Amino acid sequence: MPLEALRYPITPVGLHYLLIHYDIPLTAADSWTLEIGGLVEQPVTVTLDELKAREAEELTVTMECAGNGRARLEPRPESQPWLLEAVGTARWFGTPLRPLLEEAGIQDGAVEVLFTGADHGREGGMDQQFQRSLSIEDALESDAILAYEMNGAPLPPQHGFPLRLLVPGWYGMTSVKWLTRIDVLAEQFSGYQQAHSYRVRQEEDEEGDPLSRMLPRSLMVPPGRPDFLTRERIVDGPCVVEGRAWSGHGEIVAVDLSADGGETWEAAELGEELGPWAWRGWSYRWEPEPGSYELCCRASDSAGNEQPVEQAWNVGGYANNAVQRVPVSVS
Ligand SMILES: Nc1nc2c(c(=O)[nH]1)N[C@H]1C(S)=C(S)[C@@H](COP(=O)(O)O)O[C@H]1N2
Ligand SMILES: [Mo]
Repeated sequence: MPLEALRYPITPVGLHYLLIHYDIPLTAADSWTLEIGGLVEQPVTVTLDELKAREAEELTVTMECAGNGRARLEPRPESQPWLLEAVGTARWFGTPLRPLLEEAGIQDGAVEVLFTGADHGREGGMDQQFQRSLSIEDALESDAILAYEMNGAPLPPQHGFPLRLLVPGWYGMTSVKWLTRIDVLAEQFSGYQQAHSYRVRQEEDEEGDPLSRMLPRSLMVPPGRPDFLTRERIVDGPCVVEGRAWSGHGEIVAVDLSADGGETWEAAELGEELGPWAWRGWSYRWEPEPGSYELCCRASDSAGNEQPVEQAWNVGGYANNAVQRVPVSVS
């Protein structure tokens, strides 16, 4: 998402970031089915029309890739070289996951719920479909929905048409697109995207800690206008710096701004909340003298997490929520 799109409370579909491990599969709504199986009392196959006839709800959700910020780590980890643009906010509409699982009837001994997408490819030397699991508790308690609309229209192919999982507050890898199967498992899923990818580790061969909810982050709308080659921002004098902040651990309680690269901070004003799972706008009246500055913003959430000035390196380059730094020249 180009960062100037932070101006929109709801990201227009074509400006929302995309992360696609393999190919966008060619899918058709009329022949699409979702199978719910594994350790359930009643395995079922449901069509898209049947899902659309069920209770429905809309969630406004800020979703961010766990690799956002990766390219700012040194040495730069392999994989998608995101700077800060792997985020977007959409109105997702669909049917809640919990009643579907309850109707299928989770059996005793169940440990996890596995979600399988229709896309496939080779990764880590293995042929695979994109698959991710949630604990039974997270699957039931996380307000997850099976979404078939985004911003008031059917999901576009690149965002999971015709059906995707949407788990609010979690990094994006959890929200499996092109969803074809849900399986209740008697053990923890040990597939590639769960046991190998999306873990914070210092060494390639250690087990690491799984990623789940988004750490707080705040981003500013690039102030002023850009210099074409250096991308430095040019500002003509006093201005309002604005942006958005989010966290998957709780509401945003503060955003601070620094004009000196993170030495000193002042509080920004928080805007209205869009909903419990969406980013929150903020603004700050900046009155600089002419000169060169490095603007930084940092967010804190109600769980006590604050964005760090530097973030620790890890093999996958995940969850780098170090404060944003924007060089600005004021004339
Ligand atoms: N089936 C499938 N689901 C997927 C992915 C994928 O490659 N295949 N990518 C995941 C990752 S890593 C992210 S960050 C989000 C991105 O969702 P978006 O492209 O709709 O923004 O989708 C997740 N769901
Ligand atoms: Mo991602």
